[in-house]
Amino acid sequence: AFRQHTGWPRAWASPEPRERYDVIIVGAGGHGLATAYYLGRNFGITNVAVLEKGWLGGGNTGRNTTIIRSNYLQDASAAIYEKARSLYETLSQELNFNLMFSPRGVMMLAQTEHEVRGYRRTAEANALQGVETEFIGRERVKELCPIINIEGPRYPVLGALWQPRGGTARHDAVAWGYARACSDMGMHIIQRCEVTGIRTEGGRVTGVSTTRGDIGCNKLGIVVAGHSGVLAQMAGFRLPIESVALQAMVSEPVKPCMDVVVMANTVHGYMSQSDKGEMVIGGGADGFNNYTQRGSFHHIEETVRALCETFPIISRLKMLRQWGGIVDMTGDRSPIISKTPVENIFINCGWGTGGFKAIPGSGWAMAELMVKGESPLAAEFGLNRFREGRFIDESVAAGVAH
Ligand code: FAD
Ligand code: PYC
Repeated sequence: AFRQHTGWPRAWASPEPRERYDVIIVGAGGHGLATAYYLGRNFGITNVAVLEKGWLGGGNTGRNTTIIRSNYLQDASAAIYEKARSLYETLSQELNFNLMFSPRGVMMLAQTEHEVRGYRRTAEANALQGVETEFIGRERVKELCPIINIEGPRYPVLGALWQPRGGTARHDAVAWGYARACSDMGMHIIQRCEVTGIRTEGGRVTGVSTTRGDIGCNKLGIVVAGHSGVLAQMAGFRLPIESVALQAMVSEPVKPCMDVVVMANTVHGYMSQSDKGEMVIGGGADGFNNYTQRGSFHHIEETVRALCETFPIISRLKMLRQWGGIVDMTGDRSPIISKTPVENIFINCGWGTGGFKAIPGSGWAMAELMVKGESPLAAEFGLNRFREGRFIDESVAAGVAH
């Protein structure tokens, strides 16, 4: 009776590590796997290993709430997030893997005059950047999402920043699709292989020490999100990154009641409905550094309270699951895609609360940086911006309290 659940071919191989690779990527999250994929796809480099201490996609990539949008303020951000969003449009076909990309539209509610001004400004900036967004009035908000209480007990909805081609995708599938494509190109994805040391000689990387032995490489990409500081320490440099837990939860499944994504940043909660019918819910990040993958209790109450006042219809829903991920926060809430003080070590991190949407664009840029030493998409996101004071302030567009 259970035969149909056996004998499936493996989607990706599980090889023993070689002694040496041209490129090692540490971290088999979305960003690490996308980096490997575009190394192969765009540059023909396939002697690549992706080393993962746990299981592929088990970090933030498999823990996020899957919101995809590119409505950021600064030009450098709009460019990389829009590149990513546009790659998502055809990625299922390219990888021949159903990522369930659903451009159902994302709205960020404006519930104070200050937010109205801010989002109008973002919409103007997006128009210049070629990113399709608009500021919509409260009646249109209600039309697009009838379950919102636009009167709001504390903060009435005054309008919203609306990105019609924003949406969601199946997070695990993004990791799985890239992993299968990398494996098909002959790359090695090695799970349960924790990097415990980074070996250098004369200021240049020579390889890594791992729980499965030493492995040599010519180039190393560190793509480990919340553990970036730990890896940087192994290589002998420091990062302007803080690691905190961000949590999410899902409700019991209900009939379709909401076909857009809503972020309510003043009361602070956001929600969408998954294809299974569960309401996917999140709120703010922990206010202190930690590695718990759980999240503080008080955020559960604050998030649910915010969403009950925005969507009174959900007040009697039961929550099924709650979890956390460790997000890597920079001071300007923008990522780092950069060379490092050690020759041939590159780092991709700092996506904080918002890197799922960026995975294809980030992998594209990181691969180019690792091969050519520069990438137009990554140019503004170097580590030197913190020394030079060229911050890319996206604390509002990040949309998640922190
Ligand atoms: P990860 O997926 O965390 O991958 C890093 C990998 O590195 C992990 O698998 C880890 O095990 C591995 N690793 C660490 N140390 C080592 C080591 N020493 N050796 C080997 N491997 C190692 N973003 C959005 O755009 N939209 C959202 O709606 C959204 N919601 C979120 C909700 C939550 C609750 C969380 C936690 C995050 C959310 N994000 C969202 C952010 C997004 O999830 C991350 O920015 C993104 O997934 C980061 O991907 P990554 O590949 O860099 O990291
Ligand atoms: O970046 O859009 C986002 C986001 C929503 C929830 C967490 N991150």
